[in-house]
Amino acid sequence: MKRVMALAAAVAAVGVGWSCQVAADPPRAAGGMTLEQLVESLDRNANGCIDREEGRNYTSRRFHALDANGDSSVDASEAPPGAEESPEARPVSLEQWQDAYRARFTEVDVDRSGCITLDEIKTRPAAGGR
Ligand SMILES: [Ca+2]
Ligand SMILES: [Ca+2]
Repeated sequence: MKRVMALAAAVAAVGVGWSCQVAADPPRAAGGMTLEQLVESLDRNANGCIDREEGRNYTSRRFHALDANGDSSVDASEAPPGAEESPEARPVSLEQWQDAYRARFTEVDVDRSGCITLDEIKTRPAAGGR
Protein backbone atom coordinates (compact mmCIF):
# COMPACT_ATOMS: atom_id res chain seq x y z
CA MET A 1 0.00 0.00 0.00
CA LYS A 2 2.79 2.37 0.89
CA ARG A 3 4.35 1.68 -2.46
CA VAL A 4 1.16 2.43 -4.32
CA MET A 5 0.77 5.72 -2.49
CA ALA A 6 4.33 6.77 -3.17
CA LEU A 7 3.93 5.90 -6.78
CA ALA A 8 0.59 7.61 -6.93
CA ALA A 9 2.43 10.72 -5.88
CA ALA A 10 4.41 10.57 -9.04
CA VAL A 11 1.62 9.47 -11.29
CA ALA A 12 -0.09 12.60 -12.18
CA ALA A 13 3.04 14.54 -11.53
CA VAL A 14 0.45 16.21 -9.52
CA GLY A 15 2.99 18.22 -7.77
CA VAL A 16 1.90 20.41 -5.03
CA GLY A 17 1.40 18.68 -1.77
CA TRP A 18 0.29 15.40 -3.09
CA SER A 19 2.06 13.14 -0.63
CA CYS A 20 0.54 15.10 2.17
CA GLN A 21 -2.86 15.13 0.58
CA VAL A 22 -2.79 11.38 0.39
CA ALA A 23 -2.71 11.29 4.15
CA ALA A 24 -5.09 14.15 4.78
CA ASP A 25 -7.46 13.69 1.91
CA PRO A 26 -7.20 10.40 0.06
CA PRO A 27 -7.64 11.23 -3.60
CA ARG A 28 -10.35 9.20 -5.22
CA ALA A 29 -8.01 8.08 -7.97
CA ALA A 30 -5.66 6.40 -5.51
CA GLY A 31 -8.33 4.81 -3.37
CA GLY A 32 -7.69 1.12 -3.57
CA MET A 33 -6.42 1.35 -7.12
CA THR A 34 -3.29 -0.23 -8.38
CA LEU A 35 -0.78 1.98 -10.12
CA GLU A 36 -1.75 0.41 -13.40
CA GLN A 37 -5.39 1.31 -12.84
CA LEU A 38 -4.44 4.80 -11.82
CA VAL A 39 -2.44 5.37 -14.98
CA GLU A 40 -5.23 3.85 -17.00
CA SER A 41 -7.76 6.18 -15.46
CA LEU A 42 -5.67 9.22 -16.35
CA ASP A 43 -4.74 7.96 -19.79
CA ARG A 44 -7.81 9.26 -21.57
CA ASN A 45 -6.63 8.55 -25.10
CA ALA A 46 -5.37 5.10 -24.07
CA ASN A 47 -1.93 5.42 -25.65
CA GLY A 48 -0.29 3.91 -22.60
CA CYS A 49 1.11 7.05 -21.05
CA ILE A 50 -0.01 10.28 -19.46
CA ASP A 51 0.67 13.31 -21.59
CA ARG A 52 0.80 16.89 -20.39
CA GLU A 53 -2.80 17.61 -21.12
CA GLU A 54 -4.07 14.48 -19.45
CA GLY A 55 -2.00 15.31 -16.40
CA ARG A 56 -3.09 18.92 -16.44
CA ASN A 57 -6.77 18.02 -16.59
CA TYR A 58 -6.24 15.83 -13.60
CA THR A 59 -4.35 18.45 -11.60
CA SER A 60 -7.10 20.98 -12.37
CA ARG A 61 -9.71 18.61 -11.05
CA ARG A 62 -7.59 18.01 -7.97
CA PHE A 63 -7.21 21.72 -7.40
CA HIS A 64 -10.92 22.39 -7.59
CA ALA A 65 -11.67 19.38 -5.43
CA LEU A 66 -9.29 20.69 -2.77
CA ASP A 67 -10.57 24.26 -2.98
CA ALA A 68 -13.34 23.60 -0.50
CA ASN A 69 -14.52 27.20 -0.19
CA GLY A 70 -14.31 27.85 -3.92
CA ASP A 71 -12.19 31.00 -3.75
CA SER A 72 -9.82 29.79 -6.51
CA SER A 73 -7.04 29.44 -4.00
CA VAL A 74 -5.96 26.43 -1.99
CA ASP A 75 -4.80 27.36 1.47
CA ALA A 76 -3.10 25.36 4.20
CA SER A 77 -6.37 24.33 5.80
CA GLU A 78 -7.62 22.93 2.52
CA ALA A 79 -4.37 21.13 1.67
CA PRO A 80 -1.32 21.42 3.92
CA PRO A 81 1.99 21.84 2.07
CA GLY A 82 3.59 18.51 1.23
CA ALA A 83 6.93 17.22 2.42
CA GLU A 84 8.73 18.80 -0.53
CA GLU A 85 7.15 22.20 -0.12
CA SER A 86 7.85 25.17 2.06
CA PRO A 87 5.16 26.59 4.32
CA GLU A 88 5.09 29.59 1.97
CA ALA A 89 3.62 27.30 -0.68
CA ARG A 90 0.17 28.19 0.64
CA PRO A 91 -2.11 29.67 -0.38
CA VAL A 92 -1.60 28.58 -3.93
CA SER A 93 -3.51 29.75 -6.99
CA LEU A 94 -4.50 27.47 -9.84
CA GLU A 95 -1.81 29.10 -11.96
CA GLN A 96 0.91 28.38 -9.40
CA TRP A 97 -0.48 24.90 -8.95
CA GLN A 98 -0.16 24.26 -12.68
CA ASP A 99 3.36 25.72 -12.75
CA ALA A 100 4.37 23.26 -10.05
CA TYR A 101 2.70 20.49 -11.99
CA ARG A 102 4.64 21.35 -15.16
CA ALA A 103 7.90 21.23 -13.25
CA ARG A 104 7.03 17.86 -11.77
CA PHE A 105 5.94 16.51 -15.11
CA THR A 106 9.32 17.35 -16.62
CA GLU A 107 11.04 15.75 -13.66
CA VAL A 108 9.12 12.48 -14.00
CA ASP A 109 9.26 12.37 -17.79
CA VAL A 110 12.81 11.09 -17.80
CA ASP A 111 13.07 10.41 -21.53
CA ARG A 112 11.46 13.78 -22.35
CA SER A 113 8.88 12.15 -24.56
CA GLY A 114 6.18 14.47 -23.30
CA CYS A 115 4.28 11.50 -22.01
CA ILE A 116 4.75 9.74 -18.68
CA THR A 117 4.75 5.98 -18.74
CA LEU A 118 4.13 3.57 -15.93
CA ASP A 119 7.81 2.67 -16.00
CA GLU A 120 8.84 6.26 -15.51
CA ILE A 121 6.53 6.51 -12.55
CA LYS A 122 7.82 3.28 -11.07
CA THR A 123 11.47 4.16 -11.40
CA ARG A 124 11.08 7.63 -10.01
CA PRO A 125 12.23 7.96 -6.42
CA ALA A 126 9.18 8.35 -4.23
CA ALA A 127 8.27 11.92 -3.43
CA GLY A 128 8.44 12.70 0.25
CA GLY A 129 8.67 9.02 0.97
CA ARG A 130 10.24 9.30 4.36
CA1 LIG B 1 -2.39 9.27 -22.98
CA1 LIG C 1 -9.77 27.86 -1.23
